[in-house]
Amino acid sequence: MTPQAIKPMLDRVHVPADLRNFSPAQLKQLADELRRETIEAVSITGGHLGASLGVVELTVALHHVFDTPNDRLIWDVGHQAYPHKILTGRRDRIRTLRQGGGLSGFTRRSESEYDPFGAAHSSTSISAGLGMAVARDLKGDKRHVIAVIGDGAMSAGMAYEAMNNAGASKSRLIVILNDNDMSIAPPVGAMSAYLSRMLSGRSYTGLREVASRMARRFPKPLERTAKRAEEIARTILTGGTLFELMGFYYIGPIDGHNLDHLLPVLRNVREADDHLGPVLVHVVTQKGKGYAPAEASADKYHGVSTFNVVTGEQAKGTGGPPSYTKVFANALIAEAQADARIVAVTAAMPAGTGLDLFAKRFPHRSFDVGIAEQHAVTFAAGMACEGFKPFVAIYSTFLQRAYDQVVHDVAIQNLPVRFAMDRAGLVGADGATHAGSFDIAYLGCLPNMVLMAAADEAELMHMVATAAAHDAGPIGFRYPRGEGVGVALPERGEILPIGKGRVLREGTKVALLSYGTRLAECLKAADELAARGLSTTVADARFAKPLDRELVHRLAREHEVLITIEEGSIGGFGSFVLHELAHAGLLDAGAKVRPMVLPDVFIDHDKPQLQYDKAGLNARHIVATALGALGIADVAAQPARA
Ligand SMILES: Cc1ncc(C[n+]2csc(CCOP(=O)(O)OP(=O)(O)O)c2C)c(N)n1
Repeated sequence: MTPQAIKPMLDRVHVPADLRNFSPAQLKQLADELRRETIEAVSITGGHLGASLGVVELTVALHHVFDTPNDRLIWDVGHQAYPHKILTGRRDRIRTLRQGGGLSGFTRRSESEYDPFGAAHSSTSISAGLGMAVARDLKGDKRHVIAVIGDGAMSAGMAYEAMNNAGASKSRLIVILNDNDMSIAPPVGAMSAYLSRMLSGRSYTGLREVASRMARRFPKPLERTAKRAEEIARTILTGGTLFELMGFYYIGPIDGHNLDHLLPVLRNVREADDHLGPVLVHVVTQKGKGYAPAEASADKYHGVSTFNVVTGEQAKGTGGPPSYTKVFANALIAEAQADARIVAVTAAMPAGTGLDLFAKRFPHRSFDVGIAEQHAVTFAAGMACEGFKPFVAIYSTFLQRAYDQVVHDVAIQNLPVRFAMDRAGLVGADGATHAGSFDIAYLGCLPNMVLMAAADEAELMHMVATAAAHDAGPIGFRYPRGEGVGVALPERGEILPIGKGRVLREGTKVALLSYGTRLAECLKAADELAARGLSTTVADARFAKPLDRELVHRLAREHEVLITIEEGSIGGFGSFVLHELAHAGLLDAGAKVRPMVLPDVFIDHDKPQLQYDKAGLNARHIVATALGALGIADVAAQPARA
């Protein structure tokens, strides 16, 4: 480990007000120190380093020019906000980033008054910013609202919806487009190509040029007609930028690492007349800037584990079983080899979903549509109409954004779109915004939908095969983040009978019915219960929809207590089981049922095992639930006597 470098300028900054009087030279030094502090902290915690390194100068400049927190500074996604956290009173906790009880890896209203809007899912900043700007106007307040959004995040529909509204509303909003020509993977799509063309067509705007252009371009209050005439002339001459055509005042591109360019532009924007309406400042930055290993790596250190600051070498995984993501990717490749109709769709997450492996093998059957989950789902629906077998590989949490597309475009038309839902359940360091807590509930209520959850990685392979074979309508399967449990893997998955669970262990008193990877905890709990003389059945439901009614009825009838367990919220598998048993009259007959689900709170970032402890979904909680239902005092849970 390298000794922490001394940082005299940064030591003087406790809140942004401390840097408002710094000279340009002092700000440059501050930026260097801030970059080092960010690298050192993330080397200890892991996290989103690349994006944060790209906005160091921009962060310093924004806090220098604008009066935060009175001026509202909104970071889109919020994964690039580590330098912002360091400058806004959180430096003393920056080495707790993403750790249990520590700072969030994203912006969060409850964490600081300098985070006016929480984020983690992308492309919300312009909408939130416009809402704040309009609220300011209604209240007659004076403040600036600044939204910083990346070129990747700019590919999402929400960003265009917001610009469309902002351009028409003419409220004073400042959007900084942070263009680093990267998303997590290289950005895709026409917007990205457009931005690249803009950059190649225009030289960066230097200080003198900026000053004269600004003076020329910024209209005085009474010169709005002149401004409009000038705009029209400019549009005729240059074709105008897309942003201008949408009603924004476009400035740029400017070098986002050059404070001599950034500061005067931002000052001019701050001082510009209110009637200017929304302004877009196009800032060009480099992801991973100023740290050689990040600059050199293919993903620019978008997300890193802990690493050695000198070498940049990241901590390796345990060398244990392959991740669920990788097993999914290989299983899909195996199915796609046998069936040319299989295609795969990702919304800007090729590596996260394993589709990068699929794309290598089948470049023409793999589609990265950008950060556009809604489009991804309807695009897949369109392919399904034409006889293809689309797999939408997506995190459970991001599928939330495409809910209407799932309902209206897929389920109602009963189209055989396959949903491969990664990151099911609690996800660790990314916290509540990334947890896959709700998909069982929000998909399980949809007619036509078949839903599965993998209990281990071999089961995942079976579910990929089952989904590939299922042409009758939509089907989804969920699996968690991280490594599998290490079971032997078949060459190829087997096609499972739809709506049938399996019994792993037969017992007589307690029945544990698992949906998903809590199965391992159920088996542990069954051992403990057996050690107490309580014979326990363990079953894996495999399907939440259609439910294995026969199995559910039998478990309820033949045991004193039936416990269901899942890595999801209320309204999911346990609710379906209760509903079924109630209508079958089995609850009246005295069946004791205890559904174990995620609690009705958002669980903060922590190690997954600890998160499940907080959620009360580990083996010991299952044992306690069984004992409680049977009315047996849990001796182990009694406080020790002195
Ligand atoms: C709705 C949604 N989909 C996917 C993601 C995952 N994600 C996090 S950051 C990111 C890339 C963002 O790219 P960009 O806006 O250019 O920011 P950069 O990291 O390059 O600074 C993606 C796809 C997300 N946060 N939200």
